[in-house]
Amino acid sequence: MLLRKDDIQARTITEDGRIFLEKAARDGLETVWDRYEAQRPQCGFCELGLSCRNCSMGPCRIDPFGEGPQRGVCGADADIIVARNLGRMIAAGSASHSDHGRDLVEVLRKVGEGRAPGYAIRSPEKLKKVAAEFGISPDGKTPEALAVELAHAMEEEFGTRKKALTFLNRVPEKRRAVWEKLGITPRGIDRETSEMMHRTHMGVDNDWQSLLLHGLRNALSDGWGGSLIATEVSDILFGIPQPVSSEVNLGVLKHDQVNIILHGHNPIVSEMIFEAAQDPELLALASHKGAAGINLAGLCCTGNELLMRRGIPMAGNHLMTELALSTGLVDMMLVDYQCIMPALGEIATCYHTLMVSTSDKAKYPHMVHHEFHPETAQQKARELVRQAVENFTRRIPAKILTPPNAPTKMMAGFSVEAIVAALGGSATPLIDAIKSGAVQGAVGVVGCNNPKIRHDYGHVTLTQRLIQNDILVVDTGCAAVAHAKAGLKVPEAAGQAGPGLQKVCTALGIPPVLHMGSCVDNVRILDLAAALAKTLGTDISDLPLAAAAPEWYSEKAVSIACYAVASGVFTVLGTPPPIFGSPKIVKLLTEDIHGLLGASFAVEPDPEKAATLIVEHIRRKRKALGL
Ligand code: BF8
Ligand code: SF4
Repeated sequence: MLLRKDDIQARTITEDGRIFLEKAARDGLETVWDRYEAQRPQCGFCELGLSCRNCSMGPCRIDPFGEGPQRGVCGADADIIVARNLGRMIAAGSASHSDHGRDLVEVLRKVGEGRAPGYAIRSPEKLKKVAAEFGISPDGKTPEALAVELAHAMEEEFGTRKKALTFLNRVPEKRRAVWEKLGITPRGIDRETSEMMHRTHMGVDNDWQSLLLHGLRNALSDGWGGSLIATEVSDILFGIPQPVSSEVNLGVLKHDQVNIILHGHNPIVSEMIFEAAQDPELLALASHKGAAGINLAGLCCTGNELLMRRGIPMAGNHLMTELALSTGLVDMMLVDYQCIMPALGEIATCYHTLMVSTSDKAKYPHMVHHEFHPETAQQKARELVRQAVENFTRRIPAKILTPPNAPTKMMAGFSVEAIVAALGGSATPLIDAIKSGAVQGAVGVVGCNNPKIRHDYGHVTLTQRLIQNDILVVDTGCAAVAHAKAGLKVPEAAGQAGPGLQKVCTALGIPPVLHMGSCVDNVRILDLAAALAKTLGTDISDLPLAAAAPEWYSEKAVSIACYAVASGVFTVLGTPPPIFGSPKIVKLLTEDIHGLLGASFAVEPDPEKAATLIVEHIRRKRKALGL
């Protein structure tokens, strides 16, 4: 199953990706790219959003050429079916982020109750700040008591009977008025998702416009609810990220050390592993086994969480998760949930790697399940690190390829608090730089990898073009890893930016592409945008901002894109979403919605063209502001 050189080139722009695609092929592994090829041609009805299996009178499909059936068995037409499918994608994405947030709130509560040994409140300041937003006074309370009260209030947000989510107090007045007018002010987080599942049941909401409006409301309950809770509680428990230097790509895996990879999304497990990996007894055991140390490395968003707060190096992003195993150097991979390909366990059987799943709600084939609960996580983490250390001597020499490439240097840790600190204590210098034109605007380049798009090409190309045009890029998720690997996240990368941005970055000693975290941390970008709009007394949609997800694959990305647009941010998607079966819906989302929200979507797979769209958008916004 050897791959031709140009096939490999077509799959990824990364050096370690190419090296280990070849290695994986030599080892006879089937990767995500092979499985994608095997699936082609993919179902055209599904690509267009025109298939429905919401009930057992179906499955149904609509003929896009107008010759075959134009209605499902129930009578649903193309518009209804496309809208329902999109609605369910949003619901799934919103549910994923929000359920992740709920898990963190549970830990917060248990820390307060003294039932989560090993965890602590690392940021009492943020605890107080967020508690105040929920109307909870810190007076006369220990941080633990305050944590319990805040956790109860946050748990209540998931099913709240209030008319709006608490965090909407961060949203500019003008934006809240837009939502009120459209009837999309988000209420209880679970309620919006549950209502979406209800509306999309056969025979409920059969108006495509009202389905889409509820989709926006559902997404807003993620962005200003579940995801924001996840980010804020992570900061309270694990600390507010501060600028930190680290390294990225498969070169971070060490031949002479015990390598433990942490993959998934939730920092609850990985933070305990981080502690355990520093245990002197386990380090001594590693040394006894002939290892020079215990090396942690991250993948995907669990990796981003650890990178942001602890400077743990990053092995790679979504499409690198299988290839990381093919090094033969991974002594243990620990996964929590989301974006963990079910293929991983089987791939690991080719090597000595121990695969461990940790969440009660996420099990995988060929993985050993060790459930983490706050009460016992500390002890469990030590047990697992010990197993990883013991596994070091079981490596299979013939299957090892130590990555020949050096890791790339990078900086991460740009929380809103860290950005404000880098600016000297307030956002004013950023606003001044935007006003003067040195910085033309800011764009969030976020999201996944997808084998439909050459790995990392979409992210890196778009971001290079944007910074060349003096546009500051902030990023999260797998996009951030792509940029880091391309060397865009070191202060010296300012040399690749236009003259204005270059000057600003050099003065502040920051890269032109700022790592703001994991995918739930997209709310940090939203928060910053809202704070800027509030300072200027305007709406988010008036600012020279945009967002892009050049290689998105996940339902979570659909929810993120929808809350970005609903919050007033023009958003460009690289991979086409399954909406093209309904010209009316395409027109609404890419054109007409602008009149309602001051922002819209665009779909543009070519990152060069996407860059042009965004640069033009930012110029228009600047002009409207008189800049
Ligand atoms: O939440 S960017 S592939 S890892 S979904 Fe997944 Fe996409 Fe990566 Fe993080 Ni986000
Ligand atoms: Fe077919 Fe309607 Fe059932 Fe969907 S809900 S499967 S379109 S009958």
